[in-house]
Amino acid sequence: MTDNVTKEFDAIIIGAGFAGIYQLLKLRRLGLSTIILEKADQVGGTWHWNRYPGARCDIPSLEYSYQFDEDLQQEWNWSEKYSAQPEILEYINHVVDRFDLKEDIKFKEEVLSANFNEEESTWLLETSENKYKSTFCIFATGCLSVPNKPDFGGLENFRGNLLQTSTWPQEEQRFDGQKVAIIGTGSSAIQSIPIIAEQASELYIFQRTPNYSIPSNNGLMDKEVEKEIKGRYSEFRKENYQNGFGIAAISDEALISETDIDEVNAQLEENWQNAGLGFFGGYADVALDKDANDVAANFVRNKIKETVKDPVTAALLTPDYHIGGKRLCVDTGYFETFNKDNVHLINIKENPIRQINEDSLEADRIYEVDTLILATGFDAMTGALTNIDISGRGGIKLKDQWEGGAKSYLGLGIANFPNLFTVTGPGSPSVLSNMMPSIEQHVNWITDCIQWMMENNKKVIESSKSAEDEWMVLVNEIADMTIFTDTKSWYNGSNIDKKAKAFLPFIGVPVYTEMLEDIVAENYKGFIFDKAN
Ligand code: N01
Repeated sequence: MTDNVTKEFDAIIIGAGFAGIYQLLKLRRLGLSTIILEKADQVGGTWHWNRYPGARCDIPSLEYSYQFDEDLQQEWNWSEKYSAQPEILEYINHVVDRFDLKEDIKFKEEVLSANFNEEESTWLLETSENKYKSTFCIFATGCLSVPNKPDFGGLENFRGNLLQTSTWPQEEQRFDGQKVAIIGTGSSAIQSIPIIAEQASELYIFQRTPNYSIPSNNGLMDKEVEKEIKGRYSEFRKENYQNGFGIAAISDEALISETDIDEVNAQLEENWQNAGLGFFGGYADVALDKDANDVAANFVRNKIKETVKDPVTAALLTPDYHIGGKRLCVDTGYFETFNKDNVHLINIKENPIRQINEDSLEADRIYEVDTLILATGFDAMTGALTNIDISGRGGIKLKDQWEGGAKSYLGLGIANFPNLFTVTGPGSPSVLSNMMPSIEQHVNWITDCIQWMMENNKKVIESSKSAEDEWMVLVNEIADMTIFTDTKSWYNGSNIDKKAKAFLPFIGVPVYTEMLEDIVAENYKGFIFDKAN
């Protein structure tokens, strides 16, 4: 150990969200000395930071939960079909306590840099507090964890209550009698707007692009459904890996193009009432065929028209791009909220925000407000990695290597960055899947890989450049067969100024799962072990 390295471990995990805490448990069970470095003062990751009103998961909780422990999944009871943020955070804390993980989590330690030492084949990490050394470095930093804060002119002059959905304060925020502005109409805004509209005297919603949203029809957990699923939980969980988007509830192979249109409309109506996100997966060709996509999109466009009484507002709320091109939203009373007299929609595509002042925003006119909420999204998929000063072989910086677009092998390993793993990294199904089974799949894979290395006396693993290049070609070839690539979205980096435009999720959980298994069966094909310096 060098003088200025204070602590040394076999593996260091960055981030104490769902991925990090499970990774800690797995590596501890493998006998490795391991800790988590976490920037926040508590566990939870995305579910710690995103505590805005209405924050809730839009995948059923019976699927958006851990499957690795039968007792845990049998004993934990969710109160609603789709759990709200406080209950999810309670669950994460329960898991941490149940498996006694807290003692190995270092809170309030933001990792600032990670440098690979080629002589020793070790990682040196520097946090706001300490220096650490480890053999393996596992980034469990999440796909949507670095807030996007656009440079609105004059934002720094605003003297009212300035909030951002993705870094919401822990203290309760009330808006009674206030004039409130919210910028953005993605999932976070769509969940919070109906609740804020109940409190604010006036709510001004600044929209650049409308979104498709499906009613959640959330409710208390149906005890019969819970009993049925818990009675075959391990079988049910397997369905996650057999469905394209990793959600067991979405599994229809039927095609709109081959189905009678009356039948299609009846099915879409049923999916609108019951399926939530599953509306998108209800027909297999909605993701693949522009005409089929149009049928589903028009169905939602008509629902908006029927729901929103003012035709001008309804038209403004109606998207003109492929449904699913931007991440589909799920809501409770979103479109209905625009029928309230205190709710105003402002089209900032036509009249952009020109200036923010001490107590107002200027767009088509001046809006005086007490509170300004930014619901402007994230530097998705890569931001959490490029924000840390990570350098690999030859001192190459990850940020520079990814300047033209992120590349990764399987979303797990990066060429030139040995013994570094990413959980649900770019190039894996991640955000186009149910994150929970995807996280467990990656954590299990990483743990098995390290165990294999120990058993086979391998010290260093690194993805080969050619495997990485070929993998990203495949990611893009698959994406090009779908409707996902021609819409501006955070899936392809187009929500962030100057970010390289590259489509990053691997589409298709079953194919991905099969390929992961095949690669292991071929002794980690595409990875290089113990490469000479
Ligand atoms: O962010 P977003 P989010 N000027 O990027 C607008 C997950 N999530 O936090 O579309 C003006 O979707 C931007 O406009 P545009 C989920 O995967 C899950 O809402 O770029 N406007 C857009 O309207 C989700 O997709 C859950 O034209 C600007 C909005 O801000 C992801 O997180 C809940 C702007 C950002 O929308 C992100 O959702 C919440 C600018 N300069 C989130 N910059 C659930 O599980 C951005 N915008 C339910």
